Amino acid sequence: MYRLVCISCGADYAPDAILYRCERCGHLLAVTYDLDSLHIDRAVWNARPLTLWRYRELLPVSGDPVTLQEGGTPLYPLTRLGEELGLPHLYAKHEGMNPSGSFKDRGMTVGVSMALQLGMTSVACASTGNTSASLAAYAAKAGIPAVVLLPAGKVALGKVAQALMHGAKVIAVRDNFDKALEMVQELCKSHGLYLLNSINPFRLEGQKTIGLEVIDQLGDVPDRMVLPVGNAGNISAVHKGLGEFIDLGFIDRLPMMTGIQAEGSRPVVDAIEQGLCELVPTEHPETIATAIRIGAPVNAEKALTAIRATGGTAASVTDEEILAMQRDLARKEGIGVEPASAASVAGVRKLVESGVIDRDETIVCVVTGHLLKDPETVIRQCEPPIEIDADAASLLSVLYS
Ligand code: AN7
Repeated sequence: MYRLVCISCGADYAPDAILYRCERCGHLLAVTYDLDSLHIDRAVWNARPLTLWRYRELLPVSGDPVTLQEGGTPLYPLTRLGEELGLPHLYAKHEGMNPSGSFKDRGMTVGVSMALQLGMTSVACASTGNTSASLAAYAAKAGIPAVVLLPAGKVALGKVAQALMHGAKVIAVRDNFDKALEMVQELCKSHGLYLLNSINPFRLEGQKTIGLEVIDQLGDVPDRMVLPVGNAGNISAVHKGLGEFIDLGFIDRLPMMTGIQAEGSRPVVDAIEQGLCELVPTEHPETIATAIRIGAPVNAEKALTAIRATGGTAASVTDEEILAMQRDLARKEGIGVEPASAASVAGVRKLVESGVIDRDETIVCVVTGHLLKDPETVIRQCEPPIEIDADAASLLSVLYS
């Protein structure tokens, strides 16, 4: 059994409350379990397949979930890149290997299951792309309608294609993500749609399983976990899940939570560098990594706590650094990710060069979305295919001349 608890004033709400913020003080909510009453047997867990639902006692869903078999994503050692950076214990958790190609599926299997559990009949979100693709797929699986609001012209092609093909009502707002999020929050309030942005505390419950899987795959606690930060939900979620593993006595320390943003959209980095309690939004966020083109992250309060409480840090990387790392991951490791995802590993490169990261640390980078999400950015960086006449001489001349 769980309760919804305000992270600031501690106000406590019934599990079936349709709420996204504390009614008393307006701060964010978190799902809280009575861990003592859960009776989790680690051996029973370990015998289950590695998917998100291995951890179902730590999730709020009571019946059969709406699932597309998410989670259980690969944890790759980055051998070649690690050698280049002087980091012998560097890993990437490839969340692009989820059903719709991003970590959002972990949030949506739980979020859409909860929508049904709470008796909601339609769902909505604003999105820089991946959330909309995932919500559209899970709403289709659940058989309920979905409305998604996108910043017009600023969403990668693969993500729009997915949202459209899965049958969501796709609306492009002539403004940025932050404005679209404001609008969808109003819409959900006035018209009773269920809001599935990461302000929804159940979404984060699904996403926290990234950290739990890392513990099970690595057989140890990494010294550092590095995540790209947009709306700051994922880094908060992973921190929360690992905190529950501590409370259950499964681990005895937390990794240093490290958030990476793009140079043109770095309100969390500024808040960490300047020691601010409240974040100053970036008015006009801009980056090639459109997934994290977010100026006013709604989960900032949780993320700042996650970073500070674990002795982690935040850093920003330029678009050039992001694209260079996207290429390196693809060409040196065979791992295809979208630009926002490469930001986490680009951040590691920067932090190791500046001496913040120690070379003997065990580091897990979360790479959040698949290469195919943003084919246009990929094509723009690569030489086009070499077109030839259909004869052997032409083939040999382009290969060997
Ligand atoms: C690939 O889809 O916000 O810090 O609306 O798609 O938890 O927001 C996407 C975010 C990182 C940032 N990597 O995660 C959306 C959206 C990828 C992403 C993030 C996103 P959060």
